[in-house]
Amino acid sequence: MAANGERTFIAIKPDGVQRGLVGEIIKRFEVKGFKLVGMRMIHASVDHLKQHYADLKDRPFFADLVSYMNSGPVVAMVWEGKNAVKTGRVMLGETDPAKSNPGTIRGDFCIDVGRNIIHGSDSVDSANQEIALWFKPEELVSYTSCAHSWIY
Ligand code: D4T
Repeated sequence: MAANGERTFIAIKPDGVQRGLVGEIIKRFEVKGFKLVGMRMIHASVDHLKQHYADLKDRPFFADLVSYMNSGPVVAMVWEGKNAVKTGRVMLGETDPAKSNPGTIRGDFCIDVGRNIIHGSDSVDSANQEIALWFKPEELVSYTSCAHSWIY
């Protein structure tokens, strides 16, 4: 895949949806120059969320995390572009909003680590796994953005 074609999985968590932050978060990725190639709103099942957070199954906050993520719909998205995974994490801020700089999504819009409004893949490998968990291949689109040559 071309360098500009790196993909990351971003999910607006139930608190982000309930607090009316969907448009604001999408806007940040759009204005940055990333390309939206997949999006769906889903009230994810407990099983699905346990799979998504399988790496954290032994952590003390795991049950609360799954229950919070299952408390309402999430907006699951795939964004594409050069360094989308790493840059996406920079745009999100730290896991703990208290440690997130102003200007990041978590730094600007939330307070508590257990209500940190957004998820972003932390490596290209996990991005690929998460995209496969949340999307069927035919739900992702390939197209050329008319802005491409103005961004790269
Ligand atoms: P996600 O996966 O939601 O993007 O978060 P991070 O990648 O930034 O951080 P993580 O996987 O370590 O944590 C997943 C999720 O668990 C919540 N959490 C985390 C929590 O409730 N208490 C904690 O002590 C930690 C470390 C927040 C994010």
